[in-house]
Amino acid sequence: MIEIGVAGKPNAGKSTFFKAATMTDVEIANYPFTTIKPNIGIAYVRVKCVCQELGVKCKECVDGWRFIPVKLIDIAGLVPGAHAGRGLGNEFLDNLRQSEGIIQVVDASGSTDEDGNEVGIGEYNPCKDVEFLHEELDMWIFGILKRNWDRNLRRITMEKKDPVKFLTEQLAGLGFEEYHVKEAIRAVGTDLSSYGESELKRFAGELRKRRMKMVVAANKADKAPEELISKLIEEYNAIPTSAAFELILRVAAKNGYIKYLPGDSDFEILKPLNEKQEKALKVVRDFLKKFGSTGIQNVINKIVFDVLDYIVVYPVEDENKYTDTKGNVLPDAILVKRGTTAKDLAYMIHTEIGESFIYAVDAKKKMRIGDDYVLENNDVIKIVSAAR
Ligand SMILES: Nc1nc2c(ncn2[C@@H]2O[C@H](COP(=O)(O)OP(=O)(O)OP(=O)(O)O)[C@@H](O)[C@H]2O)c(=O)[nH]1
Ligand SMILES: [Mg+2]
Repeated sequence: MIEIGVAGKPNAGKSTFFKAATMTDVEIANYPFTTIKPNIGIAYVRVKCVCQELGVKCKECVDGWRFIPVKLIDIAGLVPGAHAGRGLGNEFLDNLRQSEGIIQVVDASGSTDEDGNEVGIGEYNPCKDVEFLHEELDMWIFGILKRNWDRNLRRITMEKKDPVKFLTEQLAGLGFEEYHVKEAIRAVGTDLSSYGESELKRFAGELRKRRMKMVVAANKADKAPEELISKLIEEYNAIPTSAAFELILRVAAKNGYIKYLPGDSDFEILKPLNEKQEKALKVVRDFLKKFGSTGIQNVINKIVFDVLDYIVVYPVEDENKYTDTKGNVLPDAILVKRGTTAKDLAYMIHTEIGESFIYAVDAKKKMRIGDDYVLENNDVIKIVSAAR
């Protein structure tokens, strides 16, 4: 499953975002460093289910919307200078080792300083938060690179190792792949022996840019000054969010008060509300009208589809009825990286199926496709293998 980290400075609303997205009960409080141990939960991307396009009924979607799981990790807050031990330090960045992408939650209302302490609305410039997170991530990678740099260089020279392969192995624990390292070296300079401290820092930055793709959530948009939100959108392509409002909606929906699907632009009231609830939901509705949604779903979809470049495919066993062997219509929707081939998909379903792959069928076109066919978004695919 795709893993996505939720990072940012303390008190920005990371755990609120996480709780609203995963409905996992976690601690939320108006002071820095509420979260210390990482929280892990399941959130969902929301897509139009292919059943409508095919004119069949499936049991896996809600009102035509398919929710596909991704793993979310909410980690401790990071402050400037964390790499040098400020705040809780940056050891917990280790929790992001497996994350393919990062959602950076920033307090767009500017009501918390760089350490997460409360200040007046608009008193702090949240753009600074985006920058320092980058810097802290860079320093983290720099620290790891630097630890063994001289020895690694010697080994590359003496043992005639391929530098890209060798460094990728050294960084494998952080999820780096060869192309990240290759491109980063190209950007900084191919003569590794000439790397001093500043080149190594740049190298770390280039690596981070390629490995740690981010989406910025301009959170607390419900109380943020417009100019701060606009600035975050302009500079960082941020998405305005209100994690607090999403949480209100999710809880109200769970308790049967409203009908609301994550990402919706409105909700329907299903049972009588008391005055307080009514008032709260009115404020939330005004926000939805203004921003189109709470933004939480947009952020999750954006990181998975736009930034990490995933597509959705539907494996089936029966290419005419679009079912599995038990007759379930479109039983699975899976996220695969753009560029995944039919044979890769077979391996993802099961190693054995990959190994004994014969051909696949594009169920929409009823067309036989080969192992090197590159999957497209919303493809419905039957894999034919000797394994079954
Ligand atoms: N108005 C408003 N308040 C929010 C929003 N999201 C979170 N908050 C509040 O911000 C405070 C901090 O929220 P948390 O989710 O605990 O923040 P965090 O980033 O996880 O903080 P640490 O775990 O300490 O790093 C709490 O008082 C939340 O209720 C939001 O969208 N709007
Ligand atoms: Mg937290």
